[in-house]
Amino acid sequence: MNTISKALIAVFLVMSASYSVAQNRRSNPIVSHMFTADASAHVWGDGRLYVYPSTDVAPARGYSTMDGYHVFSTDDMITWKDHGEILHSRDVEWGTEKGGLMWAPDCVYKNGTYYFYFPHKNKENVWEIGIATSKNPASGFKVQGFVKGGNAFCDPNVFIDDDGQAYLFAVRDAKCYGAKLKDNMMEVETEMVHQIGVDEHREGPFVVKREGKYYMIYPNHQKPFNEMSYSMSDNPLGPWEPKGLLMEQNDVITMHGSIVEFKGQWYIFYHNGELSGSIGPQRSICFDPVYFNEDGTIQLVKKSLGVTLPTFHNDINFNEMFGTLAVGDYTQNDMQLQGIEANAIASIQIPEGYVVECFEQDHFKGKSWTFKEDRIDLSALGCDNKISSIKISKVTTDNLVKNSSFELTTQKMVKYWRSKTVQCTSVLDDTATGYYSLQYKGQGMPKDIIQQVELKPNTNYQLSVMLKIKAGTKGKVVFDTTGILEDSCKFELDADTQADQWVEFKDTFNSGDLTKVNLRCTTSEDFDGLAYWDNVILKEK
Ligand code: FUB
Repeated sequence: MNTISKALIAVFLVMSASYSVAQNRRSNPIVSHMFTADASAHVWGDGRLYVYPSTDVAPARGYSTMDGYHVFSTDDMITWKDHGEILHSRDVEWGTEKGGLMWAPDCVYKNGTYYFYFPHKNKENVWEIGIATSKNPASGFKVQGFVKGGNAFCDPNVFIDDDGQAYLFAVRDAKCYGAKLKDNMMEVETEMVHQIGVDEHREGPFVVKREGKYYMIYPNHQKPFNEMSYSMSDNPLGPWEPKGLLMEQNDVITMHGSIVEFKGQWYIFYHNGELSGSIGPQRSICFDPVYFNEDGTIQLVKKSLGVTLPTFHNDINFNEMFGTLAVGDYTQNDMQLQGIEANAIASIQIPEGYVVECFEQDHFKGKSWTFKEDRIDLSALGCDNKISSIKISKVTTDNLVKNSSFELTTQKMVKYWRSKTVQCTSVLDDTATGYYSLQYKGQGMPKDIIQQVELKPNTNYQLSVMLKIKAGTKGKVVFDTTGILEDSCKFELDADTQADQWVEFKDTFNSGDLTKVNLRCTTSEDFDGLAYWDNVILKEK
């Protein structure tokens, strides 16, 4: 082989290597420390992709309790920054006294201002389309009122055409309506007009333009779970031509999302019940790539689980990424060849099925730490910037519980846990068997954390969990199965029995006719103090 051919092959190998890295830069669901739905995704002038979802509360108390909005952003589609809460029902002066009812929002940018549109019920219990504005995409939003002409409409989507004209789309009685917005972005120019050609439409329209064509994606009426359909048009207000299915149903009734181009690739954002075990009002936002056919129609979306390889970061917030590593042993030199600065690793994200063993010294020597299926903040362990060699292997698990630490968070604070009387954080505890354990600190009525697991009927299972309770705590830390298995699997620990140490509880049961079971972390009603749960294992016996 001559030198030129070798060089070409080398270039090709380098290109295909970087292509495969890019393919792994995904992780679904993208938010795991709280429940999010109805993702509206936009790319703003700073080059980052921002997602404006609504928030589902935990524990699930129905869609009417949805309250407050967080914003998330990324520049690599794998590491997401939570910018925190930007708006809450308590900020909406004209809103219903009951609070809640902060449903699917949208955000647009025009002439130096970000306009955040959110559906919320007024004091007469009628939907309005609220408007909050800010000079920043993810902070400083102040409520300005609501859209004049948008009364009794929900699920707003605002689309700005190339000529700067803004259009409002929104939903009434499961039908989609649209109208031009005035320049002030707060009033419709004409009455909202029923959009022809999106007749299967149920809710959540989202409009984009690509190569001169307008696309509206929208959830249809499919039962038991809605699918995502789409229609196309030559005009922003239709008439629309239905083009059929864009994405098959997920595991929850609703299917509200958006479509956006980022760094040359189109993506669809949607939600599912992956994290909660299909609990309707506890949804999680995801994304997948979208591909267009030559005639402009869109291919059916292939849903994915996201990240397929462990990723290594040089910051503790999982924002700055070095890259990914496949199964194998990596000395310091090997890592450097892959673009990973060994001594500068500060956090690691590990997808399901992998084990990452980190060594303080090169060539797999010295102190070591082993991590599985989690986001690992190495600074919490005092080993950030200390890793010198790494072994990555695959692991198979027969545990049916998706997250054995049972926490929905992957980074310390569980921000969604916002009841006045209850605080819940997921913290590092040196004595825990898992990396993170779920911690409950508070008093009064317990707030349950539930994970639903599928069962085979007439099968024997073994359930085990580690519990811990702080000395001096009143009441009990409880782990049980809700429903008819409650009697057989209920574990409780109080501080008088054993305090300040992990205690393992184990029981077996037969599923009988059951095809699902709810596993629950909770406390007794008289609880006052600190409790911990960890290492929940449910397996066939
Ligand atoms: O998330 C609350 C409501 O459920 C949204 O407004 C609808 O689109 C549906 O997803």
